[in-house]
Amino acid sequence: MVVNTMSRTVVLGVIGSDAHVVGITILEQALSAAGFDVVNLGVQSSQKEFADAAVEHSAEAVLVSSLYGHAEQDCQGFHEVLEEANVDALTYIGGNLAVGQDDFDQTRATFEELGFDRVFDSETDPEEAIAALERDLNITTTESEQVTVTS
Ligand code: B12
Repeated sequence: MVVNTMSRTVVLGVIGSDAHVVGITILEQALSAAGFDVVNLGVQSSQKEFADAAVEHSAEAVLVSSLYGHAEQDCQGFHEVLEEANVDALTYIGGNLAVGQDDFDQTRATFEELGFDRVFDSETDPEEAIAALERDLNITTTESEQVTVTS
């Protein structure tokens, strides 16, 4: 049996009225395989659902996904909602964050201004997000080390 000594909880979901589920399903699998405890809220999640889940599970990171082009509207006031709920977690957003062809540097700036710690485009490999989380949460090799238990 392989036991992972690391136990870091992240909340993941698709915000607003967006129903694109494939991206977060892949992210959930990759994050779980990397040893994170993932609370997957699924699609069409409200800002309050993210905040409530982050409080309930003492999440260290809140990962927001959006594909359908309305992320900016859906994320207005999101960090205020998290703050009111006393959530002190890293916040990442990723997916297809703007409508149509966009200048990603501008998109990144827009979402950073909204309060997100990191902004990822739709070409993002899950491993990139995992590496960023490990850096931002100061997860060391020792901490994420796996131990093998024979039973
Ligand atoms: C499948 C699909 C659908 C399916 C969704 C089925 C389902 N339940 O999932 C259906 C047919 C329902 C659909 C509907 C719509 N869709 Co659609 N859809 C797609 C499509 C073809 C593929 C999406 C997908 O599954 N990709 C595969 C996964 C693995 O990739 P991903 O989602 O991008 O996720 C990866 C990365 O983005 C990243 N990532 C995603 N989120 C996050 C979050 C974080 C924190 C991080 C780090 C990374 C990250 O990591 C993921 C894994 O690698 C895309 C086009 C495309 N090629 O992307 C359009 C697309 C997303 N859809 C689009 C649109 C417009 C719509 C509709 C509004 C169309 C309409 N007028 O009705 C509706 C919206 C319905 C709704 N309420 O959400 C547009 C969005 C345009 C925009 N943003 O400017 C796209 C880009 C098509 C296009 N070129 O126009 N869609």
